[in-house]
This record gives sequence, C-alpha cells and structure tokens, in this order.
Amino acid sequence: MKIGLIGLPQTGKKTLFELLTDHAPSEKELASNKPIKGIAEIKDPRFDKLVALYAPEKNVRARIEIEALPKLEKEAIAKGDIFKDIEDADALCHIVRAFKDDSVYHAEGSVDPKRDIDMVNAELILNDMIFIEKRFERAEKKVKETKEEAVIHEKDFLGRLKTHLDRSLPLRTMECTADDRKTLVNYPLITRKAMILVLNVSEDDVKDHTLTQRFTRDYKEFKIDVMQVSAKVEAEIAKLESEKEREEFLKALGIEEPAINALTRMCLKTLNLISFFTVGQDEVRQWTVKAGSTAPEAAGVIHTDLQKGFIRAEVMKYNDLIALGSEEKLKEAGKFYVKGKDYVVEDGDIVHIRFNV
Ligand SMILES: Nc1nc2c(ncn2[C@@H]2O[C@H](COP(=O)(O)OP(=O)(O)OP(=O)(O)O)[C@@H](O)[C@H]2O)c(=O)[nH]1
Ligand SMILES: [Mg+2]
Repeated sequence: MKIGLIGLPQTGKKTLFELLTDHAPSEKELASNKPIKGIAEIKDPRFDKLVALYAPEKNVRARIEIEALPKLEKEAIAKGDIFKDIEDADALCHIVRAFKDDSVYHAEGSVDPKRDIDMVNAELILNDMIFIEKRFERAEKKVKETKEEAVIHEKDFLGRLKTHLDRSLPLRTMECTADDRKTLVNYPLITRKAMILVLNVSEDDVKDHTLTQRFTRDYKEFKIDVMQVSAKVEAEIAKLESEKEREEFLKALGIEEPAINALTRMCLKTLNLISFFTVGQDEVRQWTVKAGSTAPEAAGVIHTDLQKGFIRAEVMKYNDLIALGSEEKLKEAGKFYVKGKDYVVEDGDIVHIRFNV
C-alpha cells in the first residue's frame, strides 16, 4: 500500500517527502521525472508509551510506502504520463502551497490555495471523465451488437459514473454496491482514491488553523481530509540534534509534536489501515493491517505460520493497559481478552497470537 504525494510545482513535495522518509532524493532521482520511492515510519505516541513501559531490547515502528510523484505541470498533464503514476498509488496526498515567500516561484503567479486545489481536483476529475467516456461509447456500441446482460450492466454503471463526474464530484463520494466495486477494480480511476490535502503554510501560521478549518468545511463534500504543516518549520525541527532541543523548540512554537508526525498517522488512515501492537521484553512493534481484518489476518501480517496455525489471540486494549499500568493489573481487572478466529482487530489492540505449526 502506498501514498502518492502530488501537487503543483514548488509546493514543498520534495521537502515533505524528505521529512517523511528521511531520504534525500539524489540529483539523478530528481531529474528523472519519475516517482521517487521512500518508506515512512509511523510516528505514533502510543508506540512510544509502550516502548517506555516494556523497555524492550528492540523496537520497530510501523512503516508505509510513500512516493513523491512528478509535479503537476501543464506539460505533464497534457502528455498524461503523470496520471499513470497517480493511478499506481493507493491513496493520494495533495500538497498545496499556502506559504508566502517571494523567493519561491509560483506557477500561477500568486499564492491562492483555493484556486490551486480546485484546479488540481478539476484535472483529476477530467482525467477520469476521459476514461469513462471512451469506455461508455465502447459499451454503447457493444450493447447494440449483443444483448448480453453483463454489457448492459456495465453501460448503465458507466452512465452513473459519468453523471457523477458531470456534477464535478470525485468518484470517492459516489455510493457503490459490492458489485460496482468489483467492476471498479478494473478501471484506472483517480478520483476514487482517498485523498488528504496538506496545506503547506507560512512559518508564522503554524498556530493559525483558520484556513485548515475553512477547507475542511469546503471539501467535506469531496471527502477530503485536510491538515496543515509548515515544511520550513518541520525541516528546522528535524535538523535539531537532540531530543531536548526538539522539545524546547516545540514548546517555544507552542505545539505538541511535529505536524509531520500527525501526517504519518493520517496517511495510514487514508490507506484504510489500522495498527496493532505486539509487546514484550524482547521487542515492541507496531504493525498495520487493513481495517476490518480478523485476528488470523492480522496474525498473517506478522508471519504466515501464525495465520495458518492460528489458535487464538490474547488481546489487551491500549487504553486499558495505560490506564491500569501493567499487564498484571489489567488481568486482575478482567480486561485481558481471549479472542477466536472471527474477532475483528481494532486499532490500538495489543495482541499475542497463540498458534501451532
Ligand atoms: N518559505 C517556505 N519555503 C518553502 C516551504 N516549503 C518548501 N519551500 C521552498 O519551496 C521550494 C520548493 O520546495 P520543494 O520541496 O522542492 O517543492 P516541490 O513541490 O518538490 O517542487 P517541484 O519539484 O518544483 O514541483 C524550495 O525552495 C523550498 O525551500 C515552506 O514551508 N516555506
Ligand atoms: Mg519536487
């Protein structure tokens, strides 16, 4: 599962990619005009708490794949290659310039995040529209030749997609049946993908959430989650040598944690993943699994043997463990659960899988 970072030129894609993945793209990668791959660790305060509680020999954060995609320039849009790259991502993170800085060039000549968001959304909708229209025409022709049920069905469905896009709405907001979803798997549609909007704000606006609140309202209908970062401030935080310096800097800014940390968690959510933990003196580790997965499916993320030989899952709820302070107290309180193969894992579960091979 991977998140694709998209955006107009000079919005802060590279800067944020570097902060998320700790990978500084080489000149060669930057010049390639191809997606740049990286891995981001999920920064979850629950993980840090568990590490503090167990003081394990080893700890491993959950990770997700991130790709910085080529900028959405007029030329790339006209050629269409950029859409192929976008299609390959499972979810999108649109980085929008909201920072003012006369030394940084703006493709549209002025800073106007609303205009840029609407422009990008419109391009993505148009891309889907072009695909759907072609496909619709083909289906129409076929319906005339054959009276096959499946063909008629597809034509009707494409007609519904078209109507939806005609209203300038992304396809992620369209209600779909399980059948529809099966058909959709074969279509390279972009506006069906979940999307986060990241406003890259001026360093002076780190604590001002007016714009974020406004866009959260404006794009609710589009089912887009909105957050803000200041890539510049985040880069300064990342440069600090010690944890202590970082804490002091955050305190001076009046914020609790780097916005980039919240972004990693938002990416996870946007990919429709939840996380669970395994704990012990040897290792504390955070894992990710598709929301709605059963205990054996989650076990399979750890190792296929654990899924094949699954017997049961012993589950602690993160909040219970932190509130009560230890596994022992949690057991005394009757909050140590034993779950079978039908149990659906919840975000924040701490699991221990019993299995045999
Ligand atoms: N003042 C300010 N400048 C920023 C911020 N984020 C990025 N920049 C600057 O904006 C320029 C572009 O940043 P990049 O991260 O390279 O942006 P990009 O979106 O990858 O750019 P393209 O590859 O041209 O599409 C650089 O000069 C950055 O230093 C910010 O939050 N504030
Ligand atoms: Mg770039």
